[in-house]
Amino acid sequence: MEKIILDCDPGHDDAIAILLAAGNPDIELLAITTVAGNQTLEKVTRNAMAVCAAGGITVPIAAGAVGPLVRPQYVAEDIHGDSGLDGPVLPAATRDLDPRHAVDVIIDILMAEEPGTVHLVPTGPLTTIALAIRKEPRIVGRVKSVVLMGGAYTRGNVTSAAEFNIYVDPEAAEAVFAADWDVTMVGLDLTHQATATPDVIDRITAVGGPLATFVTDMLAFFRSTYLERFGFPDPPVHDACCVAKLIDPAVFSTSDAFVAVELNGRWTSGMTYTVFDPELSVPEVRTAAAARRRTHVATTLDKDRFWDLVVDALGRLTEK
Ligand code: PIR
Ligand code: CA
Repeated sequence: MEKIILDCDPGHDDAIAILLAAGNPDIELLAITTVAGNQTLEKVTRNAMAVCAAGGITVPIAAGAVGPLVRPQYVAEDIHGDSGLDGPVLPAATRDLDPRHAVDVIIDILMAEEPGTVHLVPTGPLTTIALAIRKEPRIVGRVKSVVLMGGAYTRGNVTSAAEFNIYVDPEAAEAVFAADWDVTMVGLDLTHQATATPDVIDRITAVGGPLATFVTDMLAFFRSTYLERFGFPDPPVHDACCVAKLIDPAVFSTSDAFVAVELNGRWTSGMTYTVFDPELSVPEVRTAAAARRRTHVATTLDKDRFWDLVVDALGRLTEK
């Protein structure tokens, strides 16, 4: 049983991550926290509530950072729509938000739980997590691991260098990669393998019931924007890969690397500079790499294992 806090910006693939975490019996979802990203904080928080209403999920939800640490806000309306979760009918919230700020929820949980037992799973810009480290640095030593969706070692999706979650708040991301905790970077190189193909949609449809309809409506919209914007035949459900890793470590493989975030590049701001063999590099890289823990960088997904977990979780939430 792995305990997690999911810090997200729903978002179609964030929604799948929430449903996987709540529906899998080996995950204890302690809280959902939100961060401005795919849409404004207000919208993504409303969407988190809607997903929980659709899935019958009752864990606390708390709203976090309203925008990046230093840069202007940048949202992904072209992919996720005006609501941030266009496609399905969004059910009304069935309960209240946690009155605390997400930063305090994260700190309260990590300081109360046994050290080394709670994973952080950020699937949006890293603003809320960076603020939590600044407010209570002791959380770094208490987290079991950070499994984040963000970055890439081959290419970006906002610019050719940068992935959205890192591009939006590179200063926050750099603080997370620089902190002395165990980080797995689940970047586009991995998540672009997690595509919702027509056979996957058929399996979700076969689950039946209103939650399956909610998910297939969501994926139909996501499919249309991914086709239009990127020419992808099937949409990738990035964020759910992070949760899957904590359920079944064999779901994807990783390689250890030095990862740092480009803050000042002329064209590369928000790039996750990744060096798999820093010892073979120039002195400047060797020195920087020696001063930082290696990041586990996700490389190859076992697609069947991944989708089995998602379909199983949707089935369990539907039966409940
Ligand atoms: C996906 C996202 C943002 C922009 C695009 N083009 C596609 C969101 C997803 O929710 C995921 O967390 C991450 N950001 C992928 O870049
Ligand atoms: Ca996301």
